[in-house]
Amino acid sequence: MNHEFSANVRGRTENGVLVVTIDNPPVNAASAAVRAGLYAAFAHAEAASDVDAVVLTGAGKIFVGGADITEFGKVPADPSLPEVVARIEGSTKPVVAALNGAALGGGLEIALACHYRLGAKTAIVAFPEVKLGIVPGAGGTQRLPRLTPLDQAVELIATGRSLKAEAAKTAGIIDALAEGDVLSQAIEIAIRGDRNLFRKSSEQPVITAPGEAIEAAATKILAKSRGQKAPAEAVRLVRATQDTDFAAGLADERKTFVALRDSAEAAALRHVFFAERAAAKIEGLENVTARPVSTIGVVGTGLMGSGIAVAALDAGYRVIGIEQTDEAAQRGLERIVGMLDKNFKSGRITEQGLADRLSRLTVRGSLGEIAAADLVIEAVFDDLAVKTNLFRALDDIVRPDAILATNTSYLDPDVIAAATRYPERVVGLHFFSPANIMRLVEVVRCAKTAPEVLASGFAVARKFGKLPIISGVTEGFIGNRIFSAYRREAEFLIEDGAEPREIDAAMEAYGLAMGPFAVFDLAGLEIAWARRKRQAASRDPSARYVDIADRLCEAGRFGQKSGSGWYNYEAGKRVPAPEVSAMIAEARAAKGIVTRSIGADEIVARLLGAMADGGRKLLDEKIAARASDIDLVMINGYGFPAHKGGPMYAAEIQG
Ligand code: 3H9
Repeated sequence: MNHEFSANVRGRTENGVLVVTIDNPPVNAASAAVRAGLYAAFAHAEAASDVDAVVLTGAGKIFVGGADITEFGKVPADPSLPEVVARIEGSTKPVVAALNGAALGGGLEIALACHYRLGAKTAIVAFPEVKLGIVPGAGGTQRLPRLTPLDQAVELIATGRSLKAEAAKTAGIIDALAEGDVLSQAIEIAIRGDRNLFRKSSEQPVITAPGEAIEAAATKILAKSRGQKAPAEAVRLVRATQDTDFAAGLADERKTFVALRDSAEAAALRHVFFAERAAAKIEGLENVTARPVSTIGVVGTGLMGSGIAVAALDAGYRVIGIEQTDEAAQRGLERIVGMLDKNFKSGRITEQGLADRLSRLTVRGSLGEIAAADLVIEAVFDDLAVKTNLFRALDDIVRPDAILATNTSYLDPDVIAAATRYPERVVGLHFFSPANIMRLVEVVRCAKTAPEVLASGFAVARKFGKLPIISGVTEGFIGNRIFSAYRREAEFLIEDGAEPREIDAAMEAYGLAMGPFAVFDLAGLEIAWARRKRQAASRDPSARYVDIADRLCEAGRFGQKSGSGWYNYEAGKRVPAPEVSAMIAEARAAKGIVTRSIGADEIVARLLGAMADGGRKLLDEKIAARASDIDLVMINGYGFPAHKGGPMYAAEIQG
């Protein structure tokens, strides 16, 4: 017999089993209609004499992708997810979850309320709530430590890390993995399964772990949370299960969830979530198909090139690395193998995974070897002549439909494209170092880039697991242009009276991993110095120019690598440099600037304002497609705190 429990929940009763299917594309989010449908389904199951057991599953590839995030910030509709979850667990008839795919957040809470969980091999479980600035709000913090040891529960909930089916089974979150079709097997279990295996998670004792293990997990998470509230609350709630009963823990969790859900931090993180989805939608590419790419040529196997090669190998591509000589190729090969080996030793990849990657890698000392590449990414020295010569040479080596990507940071990719016979196949793929780790890739649409070339650049970056953001052509693209505005304002602040350490402290308290001057020192001051010297002749003499960084470079202070920069370095730690304060004082005096003390709030406001102004110019010039793209660039490439939503969002909120 078929039932419609709501627009998104249907049921079918067969052989005493009510199969309840959540069908709410695209991710089966637990919207109001889903919650109402589930509530009705379980009320029906309880009352119906032809139902002995229930199987709960999702339509399509996802079980339930969590609460409906679009409902946050609106008036909540009944029934709430905690009510639904309580209804499911409270069922007097056994409930088996057939996890056909990802069970995330509220989706996992629904699964944990079921009395038995059977996972498909493709199932994934996670509590990603902290990434949205919240904690699980429908019992997740209280049920998980009753299925998996407390230290692991702390780690999973406070980091949002996901577990694949096998790992979820080992952790005790999934009871068994299906061999074939998960739904038919779940129905079989519901009919004939051993009733002793069916359990209510809330009635299980908390699985304790040694105090030190819990402490270690908590300390590691909190050290990384940069002042965000949700991870600390997640740790607190999970730990509290040791001392509080289930009902009290649940009440505390609900109160915490509601407070966090309504916080500025959560609103900012929701902005980031939707910004990431928006960034994938590119005007003009709606109906464009990416070209197939299976072999990627990487020219230049230095730090950047080898990072790109590792990212490509991780994503399953065949990689041909190119150097100018056999010796350099050997060194490049060793560098890439070394990085892969490190990932193997740290457990990030398996022995089989390592062997597989190595079988897809070749590094050669001559450009001719790149002929088979579908896509070439150049990561050679950032010099126009070097890059144009390379692209010209590639024209005669690779197929005419192979894509050529430049990783330049500051050169004009249109000039590089003009050196080739087919400029329409040139696109910018601006990676951030280390390229196998950093998530951001600016995909640069050059004047003549063909739509399917742009789409291919996007598709490859996504397959790399990156966050591709489209940018038009401008010096430094989106990120470095904004970073220049930020740098300029930071230097104005110095002239006006702030010390580097005060500026860094203000921005670090705001949530940046490192303040601007610590970043300048880490990156090294010489490249920006060289650029300033190149630009000196064309600089507007009436524009304000701060020469303190030049003075530092003239004194041989090139940053951390040279032992000193804006700071001195003692045993790798930065300490304020009295010499630099003296240079700053001299520079101010030379301009006759009367200094004043500048508070942390003003520092943050001015630096945010500079970034937002820079961003608005990029929007006016149509370099960035949307303000939220700029936020994503600064969050993922420059350490801007995600929980502040990015500079454009933060500036708007602050008015
Ligand atoms: C939670 O559960 C709280 C509870 O503990 C407590 C409650 C009391 N809601 O990512 P995609 C949209 S918090 C609404 O490109 P994929 C998304 O915006 C939630 N919409 O697909 C996009 O829309 P559009 C915890 C959602 O296949 C479309 O679906 N859950 C939601 O690459 C496709 O998304 C999470 O944090 C949602 N929950 O990846 C999981 N999720 O087409 C968040 C997605 O208009 N979701 N949309 O742009 C994900 O991680 C991924 O979407 C997922 C699919 C892995 C599921």
